[in-house]
Amino acid sequence: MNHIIPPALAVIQDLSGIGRCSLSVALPVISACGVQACPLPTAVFSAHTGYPSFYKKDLTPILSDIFSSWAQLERHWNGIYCGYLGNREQMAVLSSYIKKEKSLCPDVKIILDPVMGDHGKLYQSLADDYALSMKKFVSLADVITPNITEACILTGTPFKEGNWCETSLLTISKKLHQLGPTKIIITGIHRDRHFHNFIYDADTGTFENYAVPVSGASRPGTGDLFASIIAALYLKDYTLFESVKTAADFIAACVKCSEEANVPVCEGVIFENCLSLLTSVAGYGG
Ligand code: PXL
Repeated sequence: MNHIIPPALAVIQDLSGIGRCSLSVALPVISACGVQACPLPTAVFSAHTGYPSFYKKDLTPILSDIFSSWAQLERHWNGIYCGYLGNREQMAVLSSYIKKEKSLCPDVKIILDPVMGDHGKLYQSLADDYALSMKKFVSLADVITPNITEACILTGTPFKEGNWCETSLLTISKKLHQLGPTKIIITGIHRDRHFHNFIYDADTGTFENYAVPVSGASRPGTGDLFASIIAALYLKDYTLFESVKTAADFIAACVKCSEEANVPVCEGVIFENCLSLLTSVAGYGG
């Protein structure tokens, strides 16, 4: 057992009761990586929006009250990580909070997952102008983790399923860097029966790729698991490649397990059965 105080990460995204996504998966995996997760739910959903029906309570009005309370408690963070947000107004409130925190604590690390869509399309629940605001919002980030759909939307690149070559991915990554972030991880690129993750580090001008064999259908919440692990390990000074390998291997194991157990796709992945893989690689002592 070690006695190092874990770094603290503010985790800002919705809370969905059914379907294993957003805060429900972020909190356990961030803890398993040995990082303290401090949640702020931006909305509460009965189930994620991939279900035939769901109840949603938007929490935009509480965000600035929570930020005022954190300021009153003089609470600052080693990192701030934002995932799924429901509307543009939330991005505006979060932007001013992040800017304020950056001015008070210049070392705070900002990790943004620009959750907006999949399979070439914006999520139905989001308005068309959402992408425009997201372009501005990601300018505040050090690290971003778009999937290939989101990377295309953010850069105005026409989407295609599969067959992305290294040159195109590098071009997209450089365009994403021009928006602001220096560390870019494009996830979920399907090629040759593998899921590829393309890593571009503008600080060193280097790029790498890490691929895992496709072990089943693509499932909701896996992007949230991925970004959460990246955010936690970034605070623990893992290299981008090590973080991506840890996240991708963990998710591949979760997907395989879920396929073998015949878990319905909308229920996400049974990551609960795989957490020990993460603690052994990245948890205390990692
Ligand atoms: O996994 C992204 C996500 C998070 N939260 C909600 C969602 C989705 C994707 O559909 O609906 C509520």
